[in-house]
Amino acid sequence: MFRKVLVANRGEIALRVLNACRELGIRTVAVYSEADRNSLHVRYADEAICIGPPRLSDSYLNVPAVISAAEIADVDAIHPGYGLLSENANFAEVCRASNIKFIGPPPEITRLMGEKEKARQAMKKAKVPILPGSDGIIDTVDEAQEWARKVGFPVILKAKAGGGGRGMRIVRKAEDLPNLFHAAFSEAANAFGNGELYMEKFIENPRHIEFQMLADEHGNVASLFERECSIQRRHQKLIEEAPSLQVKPKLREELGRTLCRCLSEIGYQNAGTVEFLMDEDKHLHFIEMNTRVQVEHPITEAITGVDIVKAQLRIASGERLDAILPAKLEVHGHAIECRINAEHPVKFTPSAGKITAWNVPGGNGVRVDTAQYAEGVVPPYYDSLIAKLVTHGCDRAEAIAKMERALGQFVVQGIDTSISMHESIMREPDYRSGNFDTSFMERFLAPKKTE
Ligand code: MV4
Repeated sequence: MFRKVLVANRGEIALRVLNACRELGIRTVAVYSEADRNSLHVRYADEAICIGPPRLSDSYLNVPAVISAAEIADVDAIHPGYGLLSENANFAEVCRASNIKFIGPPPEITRLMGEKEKARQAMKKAKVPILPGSDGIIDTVDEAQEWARKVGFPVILKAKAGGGGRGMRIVRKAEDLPNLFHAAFSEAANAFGNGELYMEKFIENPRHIEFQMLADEHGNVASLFERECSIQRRHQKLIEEAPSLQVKPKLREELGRTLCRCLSEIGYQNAGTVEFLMDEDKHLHFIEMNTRVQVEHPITEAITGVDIVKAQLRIASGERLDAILPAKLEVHGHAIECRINAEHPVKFTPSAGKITAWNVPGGNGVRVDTAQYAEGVVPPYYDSLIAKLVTHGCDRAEAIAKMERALGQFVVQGIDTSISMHESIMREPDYRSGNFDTSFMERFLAPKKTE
């Protein structure tokens, strides 16, 4: 096992990784920006190194600063958490060149999955179901028209370098294609420095379902089942749950097995998440793969009993999956995560400032991952997630009841939070019945009609 690990992140995920290291007997190094001097990750780590001014590009995203800290502290490995440098193949390459283990897949795999069209072809080759669409990059409008005729409208143009919905255009009829092709291309070229596009059949109001995978460095792969992530707004997830009500045991098992074989063939390593869209016939179609630990990993931990971050550390130190996982993985009960953001519950405007009152719920089946505390400050420079409230019940109804109870006990004063929004979602009949897809929030936020 590693002797010393640097955590290249902040907030709740930095604490999550520091705690896992502590429990495994690994020494820890935190890095922090000038805005995070008083942050808990600085206090929880054995050592802490300031890596620059508040702005992300000057600190947490500054590769030379992070690598220098790792060399000065003489660490064996770096855990990137999520976001920031976690899916940066160049960073993983610099780690390799500096003889520091990057806790995640090798840079070649991160690069493959970052090129969405290549990832799509790799999945197709391994018999993972993908949507009808283009074989590779589309260079011209004429070529796009040809594929669209073949696939049938509506289609969606996506950026090869895409993510977060940028460089995407839905095309409903042939005459709209030229304008939308050029719009998607220039948006992608501006956002990613690469405008290349591919095409897929467009699925109207899909559900977003993802599979949590773990792969060791000896070719063994396991599926930790799926999460339902359809409650989102503008590509920001708000509520996730595991398992999905829509995925029946047979589909869970068969797709899980297919994904294990696929990731083994590709040579995948460490934790990863394979994203799917579910159509109205409840068929799942691959869209992309994330090569990091995800924000919502705790719901999978709740239903499987597997500590995913410890598994990441143990895999990266060379351990085999059969030594890390129970003999048989099973779904135990139901878990829900509400992301508590420092933002207005209706307008979604970010809210920074000092937390003047703070009470965190607890008790059986309630987990709160947070780096905030009473009298602490939410700086304006970073993402708005301040806590993850996770409940685990014997079934979905119990998980919801615990969530309603815990949300009612969660007190945050001094800044706006999304707690009250979550309370009203929990009361929605369509949420309670599980009758929702990715369009749920649009309907939830639309002005309410009165009879
Ligand atoms: C799609 C789609 C419908 N059909 N692809 C949005 C972000 C990117 N990761 C993939 N996205 C979508 N791809 C096809 N062929 C609809 C979306 C989409 C979406 C996907 C997951 C969760 C929320 C979403 C919200 C709007 C659109």
